[in-house]
Amino acid sequence: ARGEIAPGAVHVPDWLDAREQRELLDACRDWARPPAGLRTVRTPGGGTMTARQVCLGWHWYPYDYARTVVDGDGAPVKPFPAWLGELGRRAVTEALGAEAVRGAAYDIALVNFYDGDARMGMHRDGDEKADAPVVSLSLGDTCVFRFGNTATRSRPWTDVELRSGDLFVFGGPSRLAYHGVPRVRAGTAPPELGLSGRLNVTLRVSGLRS
Ligand code: MD5
Ligand code: FE
Repeated sequence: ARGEIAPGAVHVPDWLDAREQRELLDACRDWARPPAGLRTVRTPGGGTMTARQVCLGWHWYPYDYARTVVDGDGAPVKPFPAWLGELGRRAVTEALGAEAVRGAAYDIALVNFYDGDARMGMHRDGDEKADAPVVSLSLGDTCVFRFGNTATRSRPWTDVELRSGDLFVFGGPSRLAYHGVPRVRAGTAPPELGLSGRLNVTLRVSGLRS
């Protein structure tokens, strides 16, 4: 059941079946290994994000992109695999239709690892130089995802529970909406997946020169 939360913001529960979730989780575990593996993101103000992150294709450091890990081991970022780009294009086509995916060549993945205490504050994703939809895939524990508005980081917002296997696509007027993850429901992951915590894979088009 596809649910449009706002124009261009579409939630597709249970989009990945159990086998696809397992395969994506296995890939995430590989990407998390050094070099250029899982890291703690340091913000310019001296803080640290509670969700830890791995990047593919381009390294995101608040608030820009680079080809090497700027705030970690300095290694070149792992490549963005072609199969992940195809998954992203299929996700956008199914959520928003074929017009929405035209010209969108996905080349960045940001993978966020949340333990039970991790959060993500309200923010907008404006560092990409392309307006292609952002694709979000969730694995493991259920979270409360807060979808806000484009004007302010405060209300009005809509809270949506994202579960393991869910797809969310943010396109059109929702591409630059404020959003965040105010809580993770620890221990709610499907037991057969073998993941404690939550994992979110976002696929993006950088709009940057190769
Ligand atoms: C997460 N990640 O659950 C979310 C899912 C991030 C991030 O927010 O920046 O890594 S992606 C949610 C998203 C992305 C782009 C636009 C919008 C939401 N939006 O317009 O609401 O770890
Ligand atoms: Fe975001």
